[in-house]
Formats: sequence, C-alpha cells, structure tokens
Amino acid sequence: MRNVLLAAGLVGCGSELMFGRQAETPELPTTSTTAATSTSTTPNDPLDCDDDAVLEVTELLFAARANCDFSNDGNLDPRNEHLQARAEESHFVELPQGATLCALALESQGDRAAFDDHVAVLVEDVLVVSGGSGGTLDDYPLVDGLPRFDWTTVRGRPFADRYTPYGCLGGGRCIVPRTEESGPFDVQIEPETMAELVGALALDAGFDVRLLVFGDDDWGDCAHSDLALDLSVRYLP
Ligand SMILES: [Ca+2]
Ligand SMILES: [Ca+2]
Ligand SMILES: [Ca+2]
Repeated sequence: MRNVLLAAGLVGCGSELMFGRQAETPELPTTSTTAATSTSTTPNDPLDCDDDAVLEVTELLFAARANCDFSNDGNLDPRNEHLQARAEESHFVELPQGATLCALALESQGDRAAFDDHVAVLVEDVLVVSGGSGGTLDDYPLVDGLPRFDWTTVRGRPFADRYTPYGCLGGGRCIVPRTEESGPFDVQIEPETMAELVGALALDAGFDVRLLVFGDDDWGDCAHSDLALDLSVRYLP
C-alpha cells in the first residue's frame, strides 16, 4: 500500500459554511478497481492475510455535502447537543464469488477530510468507526460481539463530548479528524477483527461501506468535505 503523510498534524479548518462551498469540481461517485495477486503457495489459515491474499484498491468518492434533513426520514426535530439527524451515503464493494475478506483499510487521498458534527463508518450494519460527539463504539448494542448501528435506538440521545476520541473496530489504526477540523482519515481493520466480521456477516458477493454524518440543530450539520477514500481490501479468492 502506498505511504501517506501520517505525521501531518490536524489543521484547523473553519466554519461549517466552508464544507458546502468546498466542492471545486463536483464529481459523481464512481468506482475504479485495481488488483494485484501474490503467488505464494504456502498453506495458510483461511483468514491469514499473509499468503495468497489478493489486494484490491477501490476509490470511494463522496462529494461534499451539508445540511440535515431534520424532521424527515426518521430524523428528529433540531435540538441542540442531541443526536437528532443523520445523513447516509454508501458504496457497494463487490467481491468475487467465494472470496473471504481478511483485511480492510480506508484512507483519504490528501489530508483535508472534515466532518460536522461527527462521522461513523459502517460495513453493512457493523460500526467500524465512531467517536466525537457520537460517543464511542461501546455506546452501541452488540450482536455476535460486534457493535451494530440502529438509528432508532440512538437518535435523540445527548451528544458526547465533541472531542471524544474516535475509536475503530478492533482497536486498529484509527486516525479521524475532530469535528469541524480537517485532517487525514486513515483507518485499518486488522485480520483478527476481520475474521469476526466475516464470521458474523454474510458477505457473499460484496458489502456496503456506509458513511454517516450527524447533526443536532445547526445549519451545515450532517456535513463532510469532498472525500476521496481509497478502500483497500485483502481477500482470499
Ligand atoms: Ca448545536
Ligand atoms: Ca458543528
Ligand atoms: Ca451541530
């Protein structure tokens, strides 16, 4: 995988207004795929990524957006410092028939990712990233040992401290900018955790990567900057 400037510090961004105006050349979400195969013949554990795993990198584009659809589609009326609304976007990532996922990473191109108020990333309904005003992964109910997102069970609850650190499933690499700041987004789910995920979900032909942004009562909530995320998966064919 390519290296990025992880050492770059978080850079203060500015107001929520910036997100909506940040789109320079609006692009529709598209997907591009490249694959590389290793040639090792060493027998390996079914979820061991070290041998025979195929690396596939897909670019997931999410155009900048802002504004919550308050009081609609299951969202509540605006209420300061409460989890009132969410906006969701997703990409379906195809896998070859019979492939078994063994590692997953999401990394921003550049270091200017920004969210307002906070963000969560799901694989299917499993939370792989949560934090900021939304609290931690521990705030969500577990099914088969994995935290699951269910809007109706969390909407309306008070915001956590907006500087609650982000946490990522399994405690792997987890770099996510604080609310209303911009910075790199860099998340990696380790093989042991992927084994749990794959064990709990039926990922036959692929899976949804879901990006959710949230808001309480402000214009410009449920917002993120233009995001180009490189999704790297490794799987056993
Ligand atoms: Ca507010
Ligand atoms: Ca905000
Ligand atoms: Ca807000």
